[in-house]
Amino acid sequence: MKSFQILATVAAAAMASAKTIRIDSGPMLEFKPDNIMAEAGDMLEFHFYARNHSVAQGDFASACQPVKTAGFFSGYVPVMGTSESESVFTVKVNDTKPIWFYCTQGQHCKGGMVGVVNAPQGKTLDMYKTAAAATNGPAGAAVMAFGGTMAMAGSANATEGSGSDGKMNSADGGVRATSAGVLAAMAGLVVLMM
Ligand SMILES: *[C@@H]1O[C@H](CO)[C@@H](O)[C@H](O)[C@H]1NC(C)=O
Ligand SMILES: *[C@@H]1O[C@H](CO)[C@@H](O)[C@H](O)[C@H]1NC(C)=O
Ligand SMILES: *[C@@H]1O[C@H](CO)[C@@H](O)[C@H](O)[C@H]1NC(C)=O
Ligand SMILES: [Cu+2]
Repeated sequence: MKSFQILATVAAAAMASAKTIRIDSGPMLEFKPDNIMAEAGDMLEFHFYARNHSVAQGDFASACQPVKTAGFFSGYVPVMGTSESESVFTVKVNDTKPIWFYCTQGQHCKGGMVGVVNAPQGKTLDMYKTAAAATNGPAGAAVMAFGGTMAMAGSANATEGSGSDGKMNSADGGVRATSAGVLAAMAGLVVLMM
């Protein structure tokens, strides 16, 4: 019991140093901020504004395309009006390797809706944007969210990145909470199947 409590305290202290980085998706075709420095353990918390944005992990070598293995995808998050979605998508930063990301909606990536965490020497966000502008827009991404947690903004689920309620994603153990985002993703599935 005692050693468990000590371990829990140490874990809590370690987690306290990790920070949550808020990234706004939209309403313009952009992520704000889009050039981010983060440390292992930090959380990327994506908020969604009007239109119907998403965020997926991309590859520097092929702009507007998802990474071929693992990665993350929020699903589409449609938002009406000027308020933000109640759902936020949280992705854990596991190391300091670069994380390129983009919106998979229509021509948004081509239009510059891209970003990077820990851009490496010699590979800049501007280079990725230029490459994105030269594409024909993204190929369809996966429809269901994975690689992060979708939860209500401000809930413990959003910051802790877990929810026993959510269904496990078979691909990588990502957890999804019941949310507008999942409904949106399911709506997207119906559309894609037609
Ligand atoms: C970090 O690891 C978690 C758990 O395996 C995973 O869900 C998440 O997508 C990873 N983050 C990135 C940026 O790959
Ligand atoms: C948060 O997680 C708890 C269980 O861990 C679950 O009961 C609750 O529904 C979740 N809330 C949201 C908004 O996902
Ligand atoms: C959001 O975008 C996706 C992908 O283009 C689409 O399948 C879905 O129907 C859209 N949702 C709304 C509510 O417009
Ligand atoms: Cu978008």
